[in-house]
Amino acid sequence: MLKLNYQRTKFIMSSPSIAKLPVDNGLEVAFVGVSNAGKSSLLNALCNQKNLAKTSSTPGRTQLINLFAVAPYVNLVDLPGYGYAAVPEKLKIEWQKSLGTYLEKREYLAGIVLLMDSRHPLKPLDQQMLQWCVEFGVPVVVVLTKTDKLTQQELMKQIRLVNEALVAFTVASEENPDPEPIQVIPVSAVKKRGIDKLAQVLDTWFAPVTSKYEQMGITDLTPPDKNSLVIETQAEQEEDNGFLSNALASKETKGKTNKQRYSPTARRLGTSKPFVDPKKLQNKSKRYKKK
Ligand SMILES: Nc1nc2c(ncn2[C@@H]2O[C@H](COP(=O)(O)OP(=O)(O)OP(=O)(O)O)[C@@H](O)[C@H]2O)c(=O)[nH]1
Ligand SMILES: [Mg+2]
Repeated sequence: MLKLNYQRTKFIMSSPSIAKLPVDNGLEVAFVGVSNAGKSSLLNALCNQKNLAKTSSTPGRTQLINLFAVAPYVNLVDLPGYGYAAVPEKLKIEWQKSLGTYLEKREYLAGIVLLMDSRHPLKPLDQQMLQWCVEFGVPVVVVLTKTDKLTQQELMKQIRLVNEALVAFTVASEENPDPEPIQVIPVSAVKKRGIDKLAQVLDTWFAPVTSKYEQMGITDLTPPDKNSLVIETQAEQEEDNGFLSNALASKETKGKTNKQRYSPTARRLGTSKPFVDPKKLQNKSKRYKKK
């Protein structure tokens, strides 16, 4: 499996809403969690860059959805945290709804990194996120953050507690009779603990694209430059003519929900679809228009 170099990650764009995120521009893994859980800090630690994602001790710092590219067609998304007390109730509810829609409908969502402060895990909205991931067949990993604030003993206790609670979310179904338990990764952005483990999970999720690069002998995985990327949003995309939609999904899957599109097992194993079509990949330069 190809190990991606997360240190090369570049900022691509900010989007005010999920609907305005570009489509057809790559597989993506989203960082979600309550406000102040440490999403932006972990992203920075993973990418070994101080200010890639803005962090703050004031909760609710990330108001926009920030998109980053690790390699061509390999993206990370930093989502605004939920549950921030100062946000008006109406906006909170709207944001929760759009998160649900994102998990259900986002076509190339490869996985969710669900962050919880290791001292306060499994808030009601975290459980809602887990529920959605299970329901819509989106792979998810639970990351317990700020572990440097706990003693080893306290941390062990929290991990046990979370693992026990996660059993309820590991539901066997007809298409997935023997589901794997949801993985829990303790991390500290400050002490740079657990980062490699997280990178390993992300590498697995991005494998549908990176294994194709390997097969095709493509070694230059420089992420696209934000100034040269043609951003197409949902609203603008009329035809199914992009690299990824051709590469990762067949036409029949268009407009279907994630659950309908991939079975959880297939998604996790990365065997859901015939992946990248080499001809299309060669055409990918079309998508990176020179200014
Ligand atoms: N001790 C410690 N503090 C951390 C760690 N990670 C983040 N923090 C602190 O927690 C606060 C929030 O971190 P952010 O990364 O901005 O959290 P966020 O989840 O992106 O927050 P929002 O964007 O508001 O949703 C900051 O003060 C960070 O310095 C960690 O591993 N250890
Ligand atoms: Mg943030």
